[in-house]
Amino acid sequence: MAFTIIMILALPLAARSFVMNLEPRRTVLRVGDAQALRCSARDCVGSATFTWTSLEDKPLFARTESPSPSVSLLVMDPVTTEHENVVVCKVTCGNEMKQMFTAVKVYSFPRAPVVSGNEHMQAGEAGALTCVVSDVYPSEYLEIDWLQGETVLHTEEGKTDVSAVSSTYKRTPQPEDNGKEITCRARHGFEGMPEEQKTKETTVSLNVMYAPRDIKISEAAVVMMGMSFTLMCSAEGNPSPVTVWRRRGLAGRSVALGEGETLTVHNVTVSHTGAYECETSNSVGSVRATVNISVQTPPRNTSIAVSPSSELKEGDGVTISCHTDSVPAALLVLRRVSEGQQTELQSSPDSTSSSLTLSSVQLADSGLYQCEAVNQHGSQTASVQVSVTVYPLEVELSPGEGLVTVERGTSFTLSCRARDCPHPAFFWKSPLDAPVHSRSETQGPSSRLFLGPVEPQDERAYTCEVKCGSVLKARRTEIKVYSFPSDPVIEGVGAHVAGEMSTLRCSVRDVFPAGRLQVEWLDGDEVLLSEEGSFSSGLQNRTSTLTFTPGAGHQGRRITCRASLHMEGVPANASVRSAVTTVALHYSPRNTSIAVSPSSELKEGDGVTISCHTDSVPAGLLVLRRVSEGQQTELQSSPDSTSSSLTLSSVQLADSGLYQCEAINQHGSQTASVQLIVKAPPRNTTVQVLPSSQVQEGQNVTICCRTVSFPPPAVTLTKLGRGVELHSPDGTFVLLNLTPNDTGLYQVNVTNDLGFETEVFTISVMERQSSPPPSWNNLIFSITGLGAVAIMGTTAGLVIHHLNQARKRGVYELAKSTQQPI
Ligand SMILES: *[C@@H]1O[C@H](CO)[C@@H](O)[C@H](O)[C@H]1NC(C)=O
Ligand SMILES: *[C@@H]1O[C@H](CO)[C@@H](O)[C@H](O)[C@H]1NC(C)=O
Ligand SMILES: *[C@@H]1O[C@H](CO)[C@@H](O)[C@H](O)[C@H]1NC(C)=O
Ligand SMILES: *[C@@H]1O[C@H](CO)[C@@H](O)[C@H](O)[C@H]1NC(C)=O
Ligand SMILES: *[C@@H]1O[C@H](CO)[C@@H](O)[C@H](O)[C@H]1NC(C)=O
Ligand SMILES: *[C@@H]1O[C@H](CO)[C@@H](O)[C@H](O)[C@H]1NC(C)=O
Ligand SMILES: *[C@@H]1O[C@H](CO)[C@@H](O)[C@H](O)[C@H]1NC(C)=O
Ligand SMILES: *[C@@H]1O[C@H](CO)[C@@H](O)[C@H](O)[C@H]1NC(C)=O
Ligand SMILES: CC(=O)N[C@H]1CO[C@H](CO)[C@@H](O)[C@@H]1O
Ligand SMILES: CC(=O)N[C@H]1CO[C@H](CO)[C@@H](O)[C@@H]1O
Repeated sequence: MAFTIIMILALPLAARSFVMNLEPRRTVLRVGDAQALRCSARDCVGSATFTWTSLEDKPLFARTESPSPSVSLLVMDPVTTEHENVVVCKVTCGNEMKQMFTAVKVYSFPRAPVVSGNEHMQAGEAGALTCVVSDVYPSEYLEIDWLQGETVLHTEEGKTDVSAVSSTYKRTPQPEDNGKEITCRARHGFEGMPEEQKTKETTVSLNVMYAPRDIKISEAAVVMMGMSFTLMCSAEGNPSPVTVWRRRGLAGRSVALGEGETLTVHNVTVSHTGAYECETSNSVGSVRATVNISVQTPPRNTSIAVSPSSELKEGDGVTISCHTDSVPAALLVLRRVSEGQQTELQSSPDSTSSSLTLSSVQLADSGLYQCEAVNQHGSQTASVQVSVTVYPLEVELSPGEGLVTVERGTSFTLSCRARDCPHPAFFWKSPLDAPVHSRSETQGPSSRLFLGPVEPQDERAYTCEVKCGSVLKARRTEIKVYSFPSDPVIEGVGAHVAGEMSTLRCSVRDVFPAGRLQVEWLDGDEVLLSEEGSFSSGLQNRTSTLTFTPGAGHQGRRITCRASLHMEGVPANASVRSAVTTVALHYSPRNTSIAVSPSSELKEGDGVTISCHTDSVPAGLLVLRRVSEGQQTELQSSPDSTSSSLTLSSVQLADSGLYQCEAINQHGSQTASVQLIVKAPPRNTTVQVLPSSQVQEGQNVTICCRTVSFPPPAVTLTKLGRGVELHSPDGTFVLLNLTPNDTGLYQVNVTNDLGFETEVFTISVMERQSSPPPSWNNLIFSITGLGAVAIMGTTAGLVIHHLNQARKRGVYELAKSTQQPI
């Protein structure tokens, strides 16, 4: 702001005039002070009148005082900024008026700056420091500087028309800034102010808050048990941090231990080993540190234990355990002291426990067992007495000691049993180092040796040896093997023929021991032959031969072969076996017979059985055949037989004939025979009239009848209505010189024992004619031929043979001419 000087010139007055004065002519006043302007009139005749006005159009905010008639004071008490004005003092003296001006300037700068924002700064966070200068006038002259030492950090000028000038200085403090001083200096640059009033300043120190840092904790330590230790922990921070101690336990849990920078633990135990954590914290934050404390101790509570018991029997299992409490872990040495000798058994470095298991203790394991625990702080020893005693082993072998006889091929088991020994060890042995090739099976206190199937080479002594700790006992059994599995077998050599030398052979299979076998031949009670065996190392097939000449009296004799095994232990029913053979002398077939059942005379359709029997040694071939009309037909052939039979379920006429049974063996043959007759009533009767049934008067006719029948039939011819019967033995009738009176019905009656059959036919005779008739003889011959053909037709194509058979079957060809008058 420009300092304005208002100059008003006083006009010179013509008349003698008074002198006026206004003091001070220019003035700079401080707000709050009491000040006065002095206006005076000198040389005024009469009384002077003073008038105070302002040039500016505003009140003067002052009172006047008049200490003398020629003086007027304008009192400003106290001075305020309202008093800034151009004050006019008018003096009237008589008619004369004079006036003078004075410019009043006002300033205010009463107080030092007030700084705030320094108390609660946060390290690292932007903070604002504020400096306020109040009641400043005129404010635009005020300049604020922020200083650190003499370094100007920030400057700010005041604004117009404010009563309080403030400046904000922004700063992000660091922990190091804590406690540093900072100054706010205000300078009023108003002209006319006394120099000493122009500057005022305030210095404050920064209070920067920050989390604890630079934490320091005691070093890790090893402490002996029973001692004490002290831990220190400190950190720097604003506000001053508080320290808390914790023990970090397992699983992340922690136990509060107390507050304060030091932590002291007395009478430490192993359980005090661990990580100790201190946490220092203030309102801004916290920081932690950890230190490990290890409590160490020499070996203590060292113990040695024997499980299950320290009183042991040989072969028992035992576990010897060693334990100690030691930090750091110790070297655990387990040793046995026996008869002044120390034997180290186990050495376990870095251990607090160790164990040694003896699966099967021996006598020599008895003694004092010591467990010594050693670490760098000391050592400790524990000991226990272990005593081992033996078991009173008893061994039993079954079958018992001595000889045992076993049949070859059977299975055999030797059982060995140990008593009073919990864990016996079994060993099966046999002499000559022969391997015990059989299986053995051990279960708990017994062991079994399986022999089987037993062979002669298994014959030897077997020893069961049992070891129970240091005790060894054995039992022995000797095995004898026998083999006599089957009865003897007798075979004949060649045929026994009376008077000729015969041989019998008796075989005994697979015998052992062969030297003990006796073979005897007996005829009833008479011993014919006795043979002893000879030694053989294995199974043997024995054969004994008996030679003799049978007489006729030997037929049917029973010869016995008896084999006896003379050996102890073989069951009585298995030691003697025998076979019997009956002497059978050979001869040719005799008493050969053939029989027909039920009868040898049969009706067609009956059933019949033809049986053949012979007596022959040896049995031979039986042949059954039929002989008919000189022809032989073989019906059956049965080799190696003494009887045979043939059954015909339904006999036919053709089955008639002579039946022969021939028996044949190497010594000869014999034949028997029987006649079989089959009967049938007449049937299939046919009648033929030749040359024709229609003839001329004077001609002859031949009537031929054919029939099937046995026995042969009687045939009669009758002219029906006339009653005359003609008989023919062969079924042929010749009617001579016929007349028309012969015309009519004729009947043929064919009859045998079993029945009859009739045929009726017609003959018609015509009156004579002139032409001569054909020759009758010629006609008969041709008719005979025709008849034969007809018979062949009925026997279904079996030509000559059947012609021969035809008669036998009773087919009668009634074709022979027999002239007989009717
Ligand atoms: C440490 O143990 C001893 C003996 O047991 C005892 O007298 C002493 O008071 C204990 N000290 C503290 C601090 O517990
Ligand atoms: C303290 O002990 C713990 C566990 O035994 C280990 O992990 C940690 O590193 C140790 N601390 C120090 C500082 O040795
Ligand atoms: C270990 O020995 C101490 C005395 O030395 C005893 O108090 C504590 O019971 C013992 N601990 C065991 C497990 O034997
Ligand atoms: C004895 O004879 C039988 C039958 O001929 C035969 O299988 C067997 O092997 C024979 N045994 C000996 C020991 O020769
Ligand atoms: C001997 O007799 C016993 C019993 O009496 C029987 O089991 C066995 O089969 C007999 N042996 C012979 C070879 O007959
Ligand atoms: C036929 O056998 C009988 C008894 O069976 C006998 O008496 C007769 O002598 C035997 N005939 C012949 C030839 O052997
Ligand atoms: C007899 O006649 C019947 C039919 O009537 C026939 O089946 C049979 O073969 C004849 N028998 C003979 C021996 O001619
Ligand atoms: C056939 O002859 C027999 C015996 O002479 C007789 O019994 C029978 O009655 C005769 N048949 C006829 C039909 O004449
Ligand atoms: C016609 C004819 O041949 N008649 C004869 C019948 O049989 C007698 C006796 O054999 C003869 O004498 C006839 O001549
Ligand atoms: C030729 C002949 O004998 N004729 C006789 C036929 O029968 C009658 C009656 O019986 C006779 O009278 C004929 O003489």
